[in-house]
Amino acid sequence: MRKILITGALGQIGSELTEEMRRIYGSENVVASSRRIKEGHEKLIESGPFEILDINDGATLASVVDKYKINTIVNLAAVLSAVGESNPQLCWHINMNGLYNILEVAKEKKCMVYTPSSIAAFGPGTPKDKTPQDTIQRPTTIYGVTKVAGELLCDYYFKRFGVDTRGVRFPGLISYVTLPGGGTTDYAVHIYYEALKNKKYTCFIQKGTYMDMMYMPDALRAIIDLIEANPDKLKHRNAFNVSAMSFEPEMLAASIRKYIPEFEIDYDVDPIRQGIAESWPNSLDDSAAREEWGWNPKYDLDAMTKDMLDKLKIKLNIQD
Ligand code: AKB
Repeated sequence: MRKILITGALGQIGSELTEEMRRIYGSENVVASSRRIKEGHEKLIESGPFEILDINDGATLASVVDKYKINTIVNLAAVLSAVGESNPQLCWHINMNGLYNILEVAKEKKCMVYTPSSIAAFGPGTPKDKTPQDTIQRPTTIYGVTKVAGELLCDYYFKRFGVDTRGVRFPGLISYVTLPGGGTTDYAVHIYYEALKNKKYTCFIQKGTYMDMMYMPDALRAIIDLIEANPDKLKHRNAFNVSAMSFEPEMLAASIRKYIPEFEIDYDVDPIRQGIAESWPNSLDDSAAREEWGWNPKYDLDAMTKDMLDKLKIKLNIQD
């Protein structure tokens, strides 16, 4: 029986993963945790066990693992790329020192650890198109540095101490439930809100800039399917390339126009986030994930756009 602890549970991925895991494994078996209470998450906090937990506080982490007899930790507490560039020390502190605490507790208490990596684990020297699973990883952002170091640390704990560590390299994630916090790919979420509210969006990423993206329901499956994957089949662990779609802002705008024909996009490019985006791959080769644990995304760009607009209309109370 899985007893799961989710850190960063009130974030973009965590808020939806907590609900999905509670549905699958039972509410009492999924402990949500966050450094602080955030407004708008009352339902999640009340729908099962919840703890205030900072992953940089190893003692509290260990006591929460003991209290609930946790055997699986899903570590979603992280500082993303754009915020990382504005505060590199904080990014290292949370992404690396926090992960180290989690791995130490997991080693002692025999837990599986799932930690996402990112397309940010690649850099300008990496092949840009259909980026291979195993290739050059020399990122130029602090976020990317923590992601490569995190991958290596998780592999080390697996090989050296037998901790069952697993992860995927997430692309930009698009969802309608919780906004992402401080990433480079966030434009691909904001654009849907603005399309519905104002029929216009000013994009901080330049047209023609391709990045890999994924709709949240596929991302949740990527986490749960890899956690449940047969370990004997895994040749890789930290971390698998996963891909669902690759697009640039004009393609996203064209997809939105299929449902909102008057929609307009213009550009006011942020040099920091543009520089980050240009250092990342255009698209990933995810054949290892497909072969080793059956990864198979369901949403392409248009299917995602339709669902995003339908769901956001309800959320924002917008009538046709
Ligand atoms: C970001 O933009 O920082 C994240 C990521 C790709 O890891 N969405």
